[in-house]
Amino acid sequence: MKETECGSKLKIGAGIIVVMLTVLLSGCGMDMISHGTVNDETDVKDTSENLQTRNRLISIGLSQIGSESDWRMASTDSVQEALSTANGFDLVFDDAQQKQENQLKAVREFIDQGVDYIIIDPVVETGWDSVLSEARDAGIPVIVYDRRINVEDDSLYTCWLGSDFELEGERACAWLYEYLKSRGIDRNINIVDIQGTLGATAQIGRSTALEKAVEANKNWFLLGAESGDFTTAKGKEVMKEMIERFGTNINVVYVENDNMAYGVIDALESKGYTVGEDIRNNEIMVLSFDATENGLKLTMDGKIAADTECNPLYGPRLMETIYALERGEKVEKETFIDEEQFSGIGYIGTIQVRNRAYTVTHLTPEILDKRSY
Ligand code: GZL
Repeated sequence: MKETECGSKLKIGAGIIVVMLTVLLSGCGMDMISHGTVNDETDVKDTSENLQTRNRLISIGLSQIGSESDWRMASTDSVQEALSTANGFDLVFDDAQQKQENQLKAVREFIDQGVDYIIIDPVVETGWDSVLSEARDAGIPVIVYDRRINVEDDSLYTCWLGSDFELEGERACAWLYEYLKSRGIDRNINIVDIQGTLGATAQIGRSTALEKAVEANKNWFLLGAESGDFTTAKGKEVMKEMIERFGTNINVVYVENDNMAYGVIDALESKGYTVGEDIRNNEIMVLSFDATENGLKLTMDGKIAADTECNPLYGPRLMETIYALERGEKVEKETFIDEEQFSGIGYIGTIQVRNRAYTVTHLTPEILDKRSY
């Protein structure tokens, strides 16, 4: 037997032991493993299978959106690391290249393969009812994470884990409000929005927050909003168009992820604009989302004024959720992931959103070094 085969068989054995120990240590004994919406007992189908007879890796079909951004790559690393053989999983991973039709095809393949669970990060919120009905008919629980789905019957999926994207946007706008107030800037502020993939929950939330903030602040004006599809290239292309349309009238570029911000900054600087915080002296301020390593480097350098985190580290949470479902436990229908906000401008320490104070972390090289993505 080749070393590698032996190694992989040891890993699989270890994986199975991990899963069984997890159940035993949890004191839940060998509850029935039910394929169905664990939250709703009446829907639970008795598969007459429990972990002892499973005695194998937990098979997972995971539909990932693509590899469009640093955030996405960090998200993929996190789920692949957590849903590993060593942790008791047999992961079938599909990269949809940002196309929903590829996600729908992958989910149907997972159903045909008879996986134990299907996990989806949905590129857009709509268009999921049919395929999730097929998964339910097959008795396969579906877990949604990161972006949301919008279905007629939310019992079609077991649970969702993700971010409050509108809150992310509110935090970015609250930071801008505090900045302008602290600098005594009460002149008109002209903003352009470089949006994410239209229809994605992250885009809907972040764009909505900006629209509401413009509505609430009479001297804020939204000159235009265009989608850069969360990619650097498209973000640069859209920024060039915005420069053509609005040029020196732009004071703030609200960019809905770091990868588009890289393109935006490149476009602005290539046209001779200075990217920074000094709006009074015609610098153009960039606000971004994700707080990836490269995004935070630009934030520390002052090229991004504030970067609001979108946490991609879903792997461990998805792993624990599946272990809980394996133990037959109820899981929360929705779980929000904690997130921070960063700036290289140190004097704005907290912002107020929804009657709650949120800390703004003043970026230092030490903080950047400690980040895991
Ligand atoms: C948000 C996530 C978004 C990121 C982008 O949760 O879906 O998609 O903000 C990524 O970087 O492309």
